[in-house]
Amino acid sequence: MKTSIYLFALSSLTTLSLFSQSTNPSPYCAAGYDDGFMAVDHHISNVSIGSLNNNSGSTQYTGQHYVYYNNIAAPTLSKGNTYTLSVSHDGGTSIHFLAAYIDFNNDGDFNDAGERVLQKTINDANQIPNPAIVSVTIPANASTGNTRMRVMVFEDDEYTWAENNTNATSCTADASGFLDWGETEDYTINISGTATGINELTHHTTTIKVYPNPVVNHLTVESTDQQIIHKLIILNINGQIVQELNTDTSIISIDFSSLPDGLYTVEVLSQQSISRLKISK
Ligand SMILES: [Ca+2]
Ligand SMILES: [Ca+2]
Repeated sequence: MKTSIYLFALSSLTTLSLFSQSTNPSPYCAAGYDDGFMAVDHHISNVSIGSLNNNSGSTQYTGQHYVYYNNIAAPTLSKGNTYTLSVSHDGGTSIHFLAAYIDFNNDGDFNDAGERVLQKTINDANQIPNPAIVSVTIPANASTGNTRMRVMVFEDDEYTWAENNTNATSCTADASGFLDWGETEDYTINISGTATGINELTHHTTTIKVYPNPVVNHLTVESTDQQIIHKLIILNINGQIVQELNTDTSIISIDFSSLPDGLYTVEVLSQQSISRLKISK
């Protein structure tokens, strides 16, 4: 009896260790922050691209605020196709950089041409957009198979670095300690050699429906080809986000009853497409 309990406990531990995320960035450079083990303002709350849609909470990962989510199924992204990468964060006004990288040539770094796929700096505007969204086209010459994606938000602690630098860094192991507030999340992505031939930006118009328009109290957003909708963002006529929802279904009802009458844009991010539709209330 004791032996079987021991074996059960051992197998549970083994299972946990196989499927828990890692704080080791190897073979990639370190991307933790020297704020050590205290909680700070800035964190990544959601990353989505293709079938990846990871909600990572409203605080940083513990420790040095670096995590490699190697236990999450890798999205398959096809060469030549374009995907929507969306990064949600805490929205703090003192975030100086938000950046994402994909190691397209799978050589263990994010330094090659075109590997920084998203960069937003405080110099772009007074505030980093939230979510920060970009279309990513997988290069035809990318290396096929699993590779790494890195997403970072960070603040220049001395408030000098950001003003003098236009390019974010994918590594934070800096002895000078400029980058001590932030969070980094790494993911595995799988690059497929077979293009599906579907270009998301032209694919969307007939597959996402919103109704009724004009809306009264509730708006229904539906993917007519049953694609999973990952995120909905409602913007008012001034481009301000008035509502944002993370979802995992193909039909959603949104409560509009508390929003004033006017024109709105509904931004719908699904597995294969990004759609922007105008509605009125
Ligand atoms: Ca996070
Ligand atoms: Ca590389």
